[in-house]
Amino acid sequence: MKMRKAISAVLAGVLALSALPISAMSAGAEGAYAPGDVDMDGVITGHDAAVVSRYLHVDNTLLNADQLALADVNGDGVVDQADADWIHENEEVELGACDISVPNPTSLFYQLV
Ligand SMILES: [Ca+2]
Ligand SMILES: [Ca+2]
Repeated sequence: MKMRKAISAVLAGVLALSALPISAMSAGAEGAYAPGDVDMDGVITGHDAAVVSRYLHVDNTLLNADQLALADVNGDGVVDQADADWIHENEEVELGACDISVPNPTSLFYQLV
């Protein structure tokens, strides 16, 4: 009997801990990244504009709900070319100007494509 209680207490603790990161992530995604930082790397770059363009013209399943919220920079409820243009005009690091001593495979992929 005691063993059962101990096991269920441990299981309850494990469940509580495993639920934490999920709720923290879903609550923090929008606040943690600047509008336009669609790839969520902490900086608005040409890659963010490229991701939105790719979403608009190639693959409309590319972005998840958090990314769609970040991509809608003018807040009109839809992600369209106006948002991509704004991101492109406001990028902090231009495409191709990234520090290649710290290679980011995703950025490199989009620069090569
Ligand atoms: Ca970014
Ligand atoms: Ca928009």
